[in-house]
Amino acid sequence: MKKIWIILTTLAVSFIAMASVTTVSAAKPNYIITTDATYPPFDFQDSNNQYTGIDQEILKTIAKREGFTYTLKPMSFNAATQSVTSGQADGIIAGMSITDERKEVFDFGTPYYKSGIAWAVKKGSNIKSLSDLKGKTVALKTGTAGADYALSIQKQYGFKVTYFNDSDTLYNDVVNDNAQATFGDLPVLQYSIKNGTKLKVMNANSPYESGWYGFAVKKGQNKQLLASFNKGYASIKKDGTYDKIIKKYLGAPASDFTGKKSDNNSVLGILKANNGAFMRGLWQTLLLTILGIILASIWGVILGVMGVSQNSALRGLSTTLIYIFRGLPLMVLAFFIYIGLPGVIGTKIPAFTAGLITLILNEGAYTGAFVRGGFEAVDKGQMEAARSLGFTYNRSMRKVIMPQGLKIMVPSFINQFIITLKDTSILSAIGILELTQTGTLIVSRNSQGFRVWAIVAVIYLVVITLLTWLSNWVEKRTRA
Ligand code: ASN
Repeated sequence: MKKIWIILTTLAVSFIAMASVTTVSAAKPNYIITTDATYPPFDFQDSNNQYTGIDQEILKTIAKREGFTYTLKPMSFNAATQSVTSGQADGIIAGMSITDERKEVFDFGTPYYKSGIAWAVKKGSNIKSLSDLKGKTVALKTGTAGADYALSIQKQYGFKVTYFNDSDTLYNDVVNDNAQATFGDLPVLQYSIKNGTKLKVMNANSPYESGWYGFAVKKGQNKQLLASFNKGYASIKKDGTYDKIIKKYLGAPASDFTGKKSDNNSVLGILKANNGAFMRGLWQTLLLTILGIILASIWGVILGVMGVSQNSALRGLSTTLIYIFRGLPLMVLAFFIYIGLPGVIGTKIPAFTAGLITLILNEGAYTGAFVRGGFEAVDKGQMEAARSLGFTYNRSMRKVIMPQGLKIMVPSFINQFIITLKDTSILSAIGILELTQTGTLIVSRNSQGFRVWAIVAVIYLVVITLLTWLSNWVEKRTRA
């Protein structure tokens, strides 16, 4: 048993060392810029899984000219704006409309692209006007200007709404007849339609709330970054680079950037084209899982031991911590740590670290609960026997109760390990590019939802199988 703990602790230390390499590089003194993970033609991935699009090319060119560097953090638009307001990111470029409401919390750079809100239905739909939406479902993207507009007219037209985090899923919801219409940015809808999405824009000539996109920083902060952006923007506008960028993306089909659809349509083709991305996603998933398992187990055992302590304050503390962190949904906890805490403590928390802390607190609480239960399940007579032999309480715990209790808990540990692996997928919400987020990005590029998600599912199953084998092997060793 002791040996296993030594192995686990050594593993934890070495993985933390490895993870800190990741965090150190993310914490370089450059700007952290966040973006919408999937917003073609402004922000999307090309066939080499590199970020590209009008926004990205503008940003890259300006950074080069103005001599600043940045780390890009793609995530859902909603999480991206919150990352900036909480101080986790320095700036955002994400086809973000400049609105009066947003001006209260953001400072915008020079407006760089004219846009407006359009509504669209499935091609061939018999919906002709907004009045036909009565009782129908409208798919919206969380936290966007398009969603705000739709909500402002919802009562008048009597439709229901449903929310998604990325545009691609949203459009597919309409194409698949789950929703009957959507509201979003005209240029993005038109680009998607031009590239094969079976939707029809209803107000192409008269978009609502027409306005501009802007690069943004948190109000009153990162003045230098904003000034550099504006200066660089003026220069790319003046020498024609801006026009070239716009022409490059609007003048060519998406497949010029994302790869020809026919190249990718077999499972092998998808695997080959995205081999590197899948491997990087898998590595993040594994790193989070292994560190999460080890650290949550250690924390869980501590909570469990506290839970059977003779000291009532310690018992109370253990019960409270288990109550809180087992009770909070993992995603809420992740957002609380990643988006909520930095604003209060005043420092950035890298997404990976926030994700890992989330796992430790949540999985650790579950572990604490079954560890406490395991110790309590050891026959009371065992403690009495040890004490009557003259052992102190602590010694009886360590020598008699714990070894028996831990054995009872082994199946629960294995179960918890598997849950931890699966829970890492929820952390994609805070922008960690693990396996699930990798899948989302690939699907948004090649529209091969069935095959990509099947590949991702198989990868998870393979890892879960390996993890179960490893756990069973450890279980056998502990029995010996
Ligand atoms: N255009 C959206 C907005 O400004 C942003 C987006 O979906 N990327 O709300």
